[in-house]
Amino acid sequence: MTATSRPSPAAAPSGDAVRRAGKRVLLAAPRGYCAGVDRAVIAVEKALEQYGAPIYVRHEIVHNKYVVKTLEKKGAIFVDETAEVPEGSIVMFSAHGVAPVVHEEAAERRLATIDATCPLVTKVHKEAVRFASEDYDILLIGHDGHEEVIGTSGEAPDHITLVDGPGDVANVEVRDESKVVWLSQTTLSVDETMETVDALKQKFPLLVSPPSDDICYATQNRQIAVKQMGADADLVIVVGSKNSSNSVRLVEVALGAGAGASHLVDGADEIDEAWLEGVSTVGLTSGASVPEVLVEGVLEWLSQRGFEDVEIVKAAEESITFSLPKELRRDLRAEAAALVEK
Ligand code: 0O3
Ligand code: SF4
Repeated sequence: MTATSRPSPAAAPSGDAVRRAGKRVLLAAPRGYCAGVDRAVIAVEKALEQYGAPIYVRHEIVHNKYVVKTLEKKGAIFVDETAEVPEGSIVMFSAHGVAPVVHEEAAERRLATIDATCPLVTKVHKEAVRFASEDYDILLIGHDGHEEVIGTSGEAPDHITLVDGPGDVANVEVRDESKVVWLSQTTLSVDETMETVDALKQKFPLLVSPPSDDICYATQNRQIAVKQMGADADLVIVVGSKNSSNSVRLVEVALGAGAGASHLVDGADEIDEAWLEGVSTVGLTSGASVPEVLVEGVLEWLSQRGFEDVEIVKAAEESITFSLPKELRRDLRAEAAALVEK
């Protein structure tokens, strides 16, 4: 990419003046919030309304800077460890899930907990517990150090070995090759995971697969949409934070699908004008933790530079929703009942 001499965003002319034939945006659908993120963010907001500030949240509730800042302004306090939460307070666990030891630590500190772990992450935890109870060696495909992997591994630390991509397979050792299963993080690249699984199967032909997909519906759908637009796009902009695994994967998938270039941005203010040089088709999507307002900001930024035609690239319909964490539902029900009695 070369440096640009184009006008700065503030000075950019808008509308017909800059509209050039052939400039278009391919907008991925689905994109942005998945059911687990929506639930987790609403859970923090409802908890703030129900119990008042502050509500402590262990780890970023979802990996998005804007979401975290917005909730902080409303009274949420984000901490890295339960030990930082004052005794007797309320702490919420993030959508990525926690290891059982974290629940124990919270109980020791007499914390009231609200667990916003996505039900689809919990499903993987339960699979890990079940296979460990049957004494399987569990090969967990995922990214080393990622919060979700730490949580899932904590369910059965003596049975789980992390496999961080196909390059890790050569080093994997198991106790009994006839009793091995693979599980995965929910937000991985589908294609890279299948590469890892194929390599594992070469090594362990009796490898058992999870009972259902661990890579969740939302991760899969967002990747399918980006694949559909990738070859037609000179540039794919992915809105998402740098620590958002599923958002980072969308950049990789776009490049793998043939996009001329792809960049991850937290919002329109991070887009480099130089990226548009020679570009007539821009693909646009967002990670599962990204509010739509940030995508709207990027669409506005692009429209000011002549990219006014927006075509939707639809890969799937999504209608799944999850009910709020049970602790919140219980208290909201109790409050509603008290109001009825009055
Ligand atoms: O797991 P990832 O880094 O992609 O997390 P995000 O960005 O917060 O997205 C939501 C996914 C999640 C909570 C775990 O599946
Ligand atoms: Fe749940 Fe999937 Fe969203 Fe993760 S990306 S929070 S597993 S729905």
